[in-house]
Amino acid sequence: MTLTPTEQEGPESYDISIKVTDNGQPSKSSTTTFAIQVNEVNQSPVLAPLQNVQIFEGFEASFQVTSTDEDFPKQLLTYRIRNKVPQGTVLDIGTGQFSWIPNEEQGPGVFLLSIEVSDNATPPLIAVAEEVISVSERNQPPILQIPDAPLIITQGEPVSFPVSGTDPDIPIKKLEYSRVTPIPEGAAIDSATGLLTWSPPDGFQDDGMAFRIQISDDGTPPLITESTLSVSIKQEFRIGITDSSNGLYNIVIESAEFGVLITLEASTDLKSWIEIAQTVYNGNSLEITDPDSNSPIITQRFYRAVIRP
Ligand SMILES: [Ca+2]
Ligand SMILES: [Ca+2]
Ligand SMILES: [Ca+2]
Repeated sequence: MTLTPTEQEGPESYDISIKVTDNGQPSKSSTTTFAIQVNEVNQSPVLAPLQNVQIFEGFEASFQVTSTDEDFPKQLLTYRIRNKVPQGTVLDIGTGQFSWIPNEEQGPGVFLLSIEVSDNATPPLIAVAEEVISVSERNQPPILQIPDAPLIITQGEPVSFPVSGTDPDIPIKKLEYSRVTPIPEGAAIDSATGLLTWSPPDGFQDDGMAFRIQISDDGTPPLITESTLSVSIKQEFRIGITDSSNGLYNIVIESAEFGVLITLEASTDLKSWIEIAQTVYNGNSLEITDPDSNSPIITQRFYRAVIRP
């Protein structure tokens, strides 16, 4: 007697009865009974081959790990990653669904995953497959930090402004600063540090200069970001005295900042001051007459302008 139980027939216990009969007249027979225990033989699960993955950092790597196990009754299969893997990788132990979004620090890089499936027999059997994920660097544009408000320079003063830029990429990119549109003669921007320098010619005045500046990285391909630095070159604040026809003094105030509150004060001894006039500066030349300036008791007169925002 031979018996080869199939996967479906184990584990199971079978009672076998064998009866032997002769062909005499009358025939006689005899019966014997015994049990056959068919044990389960655990077969290893099988992992479907994995395809290598290529992605850019910031994008999701997602794939399904699948496996089979021939055993019956059906076994529970469990997935796990065997080796040390980058932060953020997720493999669902029950479904085998893998996902990972590599971050800026993780790209560029090549990562090997050793993935295992195990059945729940005692002892369990496992199958292992390897997967390579190649993460490419994705170049992001550099950022220029230029204030929205104009840079206010007093006439005659040199311009020195550190244009500052950053780049979000890791590894760090080399940054280079340059002008986009023509900038005035003598003005320069340091390509490495971003320091903008310029000595405006004597008497130069311009309320709305625009320096169009760009920053570029050395990525592949390089990326460029542009921005505009507004520069306003104002006249120096001036206060002066002129004689008027009736013997009174006129005090002339020029080139204060638009909208400031100007209080004109006078003194005979530079110690005590009296207010003569107060006004909000409207951008034009301001002329204030001191009504007491021709008083015979005044031998000398000092003036000052107190400016408040
Ligand atoms: Ca199995
Ligand atoms: Ca990176
Ligand atoms: Ca970049």
